[in-house]
Amino acid sequence: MNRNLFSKHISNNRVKINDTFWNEKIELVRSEVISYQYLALQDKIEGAEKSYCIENFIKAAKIVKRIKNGEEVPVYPADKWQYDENNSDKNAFHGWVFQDSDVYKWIEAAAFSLENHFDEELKKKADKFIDIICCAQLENGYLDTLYIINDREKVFTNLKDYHELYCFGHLAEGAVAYYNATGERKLLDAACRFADLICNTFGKDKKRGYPGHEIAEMALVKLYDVTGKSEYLETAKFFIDERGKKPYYFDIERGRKTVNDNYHYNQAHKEPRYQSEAVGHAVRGVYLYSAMADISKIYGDDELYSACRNIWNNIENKKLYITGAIGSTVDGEAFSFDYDLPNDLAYCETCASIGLIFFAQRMAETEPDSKYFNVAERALYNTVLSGMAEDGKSFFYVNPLEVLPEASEKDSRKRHIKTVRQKWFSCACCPPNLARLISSVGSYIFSENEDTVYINQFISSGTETDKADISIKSEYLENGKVRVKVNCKKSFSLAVRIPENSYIKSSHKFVSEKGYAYFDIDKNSEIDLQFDMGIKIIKCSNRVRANIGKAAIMRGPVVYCLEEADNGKNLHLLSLCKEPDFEYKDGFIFANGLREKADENLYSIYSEPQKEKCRLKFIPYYRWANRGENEMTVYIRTE
Ligand code: FUB
Ligand code: ZN
Repeated sequence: MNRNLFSKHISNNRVKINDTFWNEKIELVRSEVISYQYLALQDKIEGAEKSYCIENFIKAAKIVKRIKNGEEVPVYPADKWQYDENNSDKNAFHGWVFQDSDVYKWIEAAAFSLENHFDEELKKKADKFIDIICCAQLENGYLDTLYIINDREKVFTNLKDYHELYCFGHLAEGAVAYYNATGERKLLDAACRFADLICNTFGKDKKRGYPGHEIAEMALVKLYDVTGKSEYLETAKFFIDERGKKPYYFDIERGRKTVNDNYHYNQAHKEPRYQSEAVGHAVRGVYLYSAMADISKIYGDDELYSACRNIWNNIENKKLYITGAIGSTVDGEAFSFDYDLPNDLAYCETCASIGLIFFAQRMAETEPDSKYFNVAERALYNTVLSGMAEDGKSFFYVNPLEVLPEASEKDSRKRHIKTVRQKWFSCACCPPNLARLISSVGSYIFSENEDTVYINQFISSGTETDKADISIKSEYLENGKVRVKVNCKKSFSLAVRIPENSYIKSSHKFVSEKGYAYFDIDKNSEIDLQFDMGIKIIKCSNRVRANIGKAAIMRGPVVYCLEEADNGKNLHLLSLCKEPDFEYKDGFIFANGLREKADENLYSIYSEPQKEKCRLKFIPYYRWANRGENEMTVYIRTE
């Protein structure tokens, strides 16, 4: 690692977005998602599955009060993943074990949204939730409503499954974001009290556990960033160093040795610094890898960083969908083996692509190489955006690359593949994650170090640094033109990412290195950039069995797909002509194709298939399923 190349992103509160495309998404999240979830968290949406989230905090606050008054408090079992009125007492905890995280993610999204657009009403709503959350905190700092309501004696006894440290992580991330947005410390202080308890509980000469679902590691680093408290950093490092050591902590806490479960699911099969392949639950994985990148950078730990690199390369070269999705199997919501990237059975959780963006950003901040933000951009413009409907009112958890409605309905192996976005989910991890990512998209545009400002994404926006005030006017998605205006304060280097499958043209002199174009700036400048927005036919490695003889269409970072609404049923019978005569119009791509005649006989002696000409219409993948239920495919056969 070369410290001179380290950089740090310019956070959302220092970036003003001024982009038609992204402002619309950010506003949708603010006006639809955040306000819908505000009601959903309180179970105020008629006909929707109950969240219980705020109800749990209110129950916990009552328990805390009774404990303070020295009153007897009841005990209920804390032994399930999901609790409801049918399987537990009405006064007990309800919802998923990680239900608390929903409100923390909501607060984080609200915080970023307030940075983009201050809204007094939204702030009042967030403050109301913060008051409720803080009332639910035990005197010693502990804050997880499952155990506070059900059984105080059992805290930290099932780290593997029961998500206390995961909920803490989201609390801390929400608290840091809210503090950055408003300067108010109430939630931050609560998060720090819980963090102090965690730091006093876990460590070398203390409890040797680590989170079953990672995120606390990354969150502790964020808490360290705002408080400067080294204990937070040390505990984050401890969690990473301790993970996967033998004897396995998860065996110790369960009181028995693992037989079939070797903890790949939790990335705890071996110490992270010796891992080289992305395995297990995909969201957990990328949250861990993000923290590994953080810790390796802060401590200058080359060995840990080399593990990050190996894992990154494994994902990028063998486990990544063209759409920036990861986690190809429903079995454990997990990474599968190399090149196992089925289109119709894909899992591709929205949260996993969001976590991949976190990982990419941290890798880019350690070594500037365009490959990291190329992948982040893929994830952002494809899987993340496809996670939300165009009206912001429904969501995908799973993001397949091929859909046949009849299969989703009749084949239980494909039950997870929804053909229309859902209003909400009882396990509602993805929509609020998406809300916080889209609301903080400003954090992914610029990064800087002492002598360089990096432009990583081409979103119209502006920021002020000690080197220059920089604004980007981007027509990237329309025609590949980007203008960067620099009001120079001192000389520096401006590094512009050259997108994947593209060139960069500019009348200003630059040198390219690892996918960034470096411009020397010593005066006010206007730099016009032209990127390649030509339509590209993309081939997938022939190691991926699902895509043999097929191709996908991309324009810039956007992956396109075919939908039944434009191309009729049986999309698998379509193929792309050798000379497609592409036309790009109003955001759609038209191309020459052939439609194979459907066979009447199940088996017959082989003869050349009969095909008729047709004109194919491709739409951006992120726009699919906005016109009702229908077939969709990203890959098409080629002639
Ligand atoms: O376990 C918490 C969250 O729920 C995970 O990150 C998601 O994959 C979902 O399982
Ligand atoms: Zn999710």
